[in-house]
Amino acid sequence: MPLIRVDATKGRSEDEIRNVLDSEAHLSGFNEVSDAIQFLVSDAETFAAVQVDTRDSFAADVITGLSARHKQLPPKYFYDATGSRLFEEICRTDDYYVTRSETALLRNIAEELAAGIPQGAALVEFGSGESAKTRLLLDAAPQLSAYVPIDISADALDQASAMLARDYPQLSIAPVVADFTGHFRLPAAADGRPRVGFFPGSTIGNFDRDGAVRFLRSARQVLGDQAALLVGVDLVKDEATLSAAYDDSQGVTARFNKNLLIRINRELGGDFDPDAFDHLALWNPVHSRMEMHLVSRKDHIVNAAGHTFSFRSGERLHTENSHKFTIDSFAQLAARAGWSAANTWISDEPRVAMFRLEPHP
Ligand code: AVI
Repeated sequence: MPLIRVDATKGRSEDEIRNVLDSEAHLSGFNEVSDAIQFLVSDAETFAAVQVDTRDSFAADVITGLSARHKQLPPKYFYDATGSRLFEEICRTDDYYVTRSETALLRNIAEELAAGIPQGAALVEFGSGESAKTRLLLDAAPQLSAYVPIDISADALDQASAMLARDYPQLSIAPVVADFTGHFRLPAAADGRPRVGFFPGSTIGNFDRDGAVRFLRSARQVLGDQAALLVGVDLVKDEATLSAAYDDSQGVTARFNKNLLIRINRELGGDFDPDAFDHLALWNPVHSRMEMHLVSRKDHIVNAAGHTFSFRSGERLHTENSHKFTIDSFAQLAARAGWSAANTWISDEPRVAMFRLEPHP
């Protein structure tokens, strides 16, 4: 297996080195660095290296997903540069209420949330992107000493961190380039401080139930026993509101969904015709989730990642699940991961919720 190596590591903490290695591995297109990596630091030669898995995860996931009886792809691949821009556009549509409701809620409860943040704490945000909603918390909680935004996109992190450093000079800003669902370590800036996790946006709904429990468990481990975790969750509501949110009248969500095919064409030598598919958003009451699919308009063959896949007319490619919760169903899910719901706030209609989770006593 090949090595990813960083040189001149003298004077850098193991956490810093580890994070650089992780992001180098990601940027070089390697698979997630696994827990079983070998971590070598030599003071004399001042370099560090990790072994990485050469399996290209995007190609592998496309081959596996398109070969399955029920074709499917993980939603994390939506977010190339175009997909990220389209998602921001979705958040500004009238139909996609999630961002609007949550932002209004955060604005209303920022003081209450801030009251539960200890003096000198580090705020750790999972999947921080532009850190837009975070500012509502940072403004209300001047007692915070450090902010640790974690995101897979180094560009987004760099830009957001530079702006935050300018606007919050008293705050130590320690960005981490990492896939927050995978392995990463908190930087030294969070050491010895009480930690408060922040996971807004209803992204928890994009995991399947077991994946959500796994994420919440690992967040508990990363944040430690004294931590709190603030999680934004979308609530079950009438089907018409949900369907409009995932099939907006401007067609932005449809473009977002089809961009996945364009990304496969560009990055994996695919020959998808996006016009040969329709965007479909539907409510699945059994699993309490909105689903997005791409539905083939005809029988046809597609090549991608060196493989050939056949689509029947009407066949679906399942691209995303977005789970919707009740207050009780989310509290139960969190309990499976060792968290108790200490407090819950609910927005105006269309309703979303913010949970303050604390470790089970
Ligand atoms: C990022 N995530 C919470 C969004 C959601 O609502 O599941 C992604 C999205 N998909 C379609 N519209 C928005």
